[in-house]
Amino acid sequence: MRTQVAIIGSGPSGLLLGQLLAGIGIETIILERSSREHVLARVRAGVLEQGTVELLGEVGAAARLHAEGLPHAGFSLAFKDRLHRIDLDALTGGRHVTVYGQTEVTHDLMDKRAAAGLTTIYEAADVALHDFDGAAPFVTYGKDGITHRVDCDFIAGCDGYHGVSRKSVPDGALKTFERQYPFGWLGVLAEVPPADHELVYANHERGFALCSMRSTHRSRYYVQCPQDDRVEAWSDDRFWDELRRRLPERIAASVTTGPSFEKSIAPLRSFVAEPMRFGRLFLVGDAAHIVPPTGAKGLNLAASDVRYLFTGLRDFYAGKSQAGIDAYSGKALARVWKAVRFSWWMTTMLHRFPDTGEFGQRIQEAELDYLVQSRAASTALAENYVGLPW
Ligand code: RFL
Ligand code: PHB
Repeated sequence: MRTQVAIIGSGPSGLLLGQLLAGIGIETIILERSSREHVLARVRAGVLEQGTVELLGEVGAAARLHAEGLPHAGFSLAFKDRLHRIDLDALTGGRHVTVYGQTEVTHDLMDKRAAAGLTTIYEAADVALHDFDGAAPFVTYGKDGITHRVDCDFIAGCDGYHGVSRKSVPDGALKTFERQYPFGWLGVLAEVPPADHELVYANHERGFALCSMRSTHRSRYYVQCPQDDRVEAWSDDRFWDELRRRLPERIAASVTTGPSFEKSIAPLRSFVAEPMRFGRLFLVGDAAHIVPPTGAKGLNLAASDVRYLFTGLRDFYAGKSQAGIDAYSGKALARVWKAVRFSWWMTTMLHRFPDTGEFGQRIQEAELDYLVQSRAASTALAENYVGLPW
């Protein structure tokens, strides 16, 4: 087989890149390790920046998002049993975020790709990347006991943190930066109305909590938990009880409980690999960087990477120049590091760290007090949350 751009991974990065390229007549094949159902069963992000929404609109995958997504013009910070609203709209000159699940984004993009008759190979085993330091790269994979080969001009590594693309780059060619946080997030989905009409991020002595949602009748909640905790140790009753203890009274009283239908623990880490290009291989999204979910930036960074790579490839195929693909890594990393900083800062301000004790708690409370009293500080938070310019 031959294609112009071989895309590894059918998460949001790979699917979005595929649709943008299809729009200008560039061929792609997506190779995905898992089944379609497995990809769609992963519950992850929920907050989309305006730039991400616009990009989904450009590829015609935003009809349901516009109909069902919830525009949020603010969110609340809770600490010391009080609630403070961050007015995104007023602080950023009318910008907002949209609450719409990553599962739905992926679903919409998959439907678009299928409707356009574009090739995705699910359950592609042992994907391997070859000769991407030269002019004629190719990818191999196994399917039904047979090894297949896809020749291409470029490879887009959109295969997430645990994927094969980044690991295929020769030792020493990438510099990596990493910070592990000494806790995780236990997340629960339940078919109950949200506690508040906007998101609530809570700093509490017992640990961080987040009230989020997927719709007006489906809630997504998280509580900070020990890194090595097991989901089985958390009955629904224990979860609801712990969540309510970490929220201000008014919000706790509005939590509607019900049976959870998804419960999982995610570790928190910051990670960046530099550069994001090696020869004809580009690393995109989580394959190149991870942020802790506190700033709601992961999926949005994946979208901005895709945008930068798409414009570079578009100019290359239009015969204009190679400048765009040469600039890809530098441009993407400049935005990535700002989101890494923001996500690290939000995480540091809102979570309980095992080694900082009561002193750490007071420092956090002072920072939060300052943040909600100072318009300058609130503005800095708001403009990062809605998304920095691309
Ligand atoms: P993905 O989504 O991980 O997709 C990668 C795809 O590649 C496939 N793959 C392979 N395919 C072929 N061969 C291999 N060897 C392969 N190895 C892997 C995988 O099966 C998969 O289908 O990466 P992508 O596309 O870069 O997208 C990144 C986002 O998924 C991620 O950044 C966000 O989910 C992060 N995130 C959030 N981001 C936000 O912007 N807003 C949020 O509110 C938000 N909340 C979150 C989050 C992530 C979370 N977790 C669980 C990590 C909340 C949580 C709890
Ligand atoms: C979510 O709804 O899953 C969500 C929302 C905001 C975050 C992280 C996750 O910061």
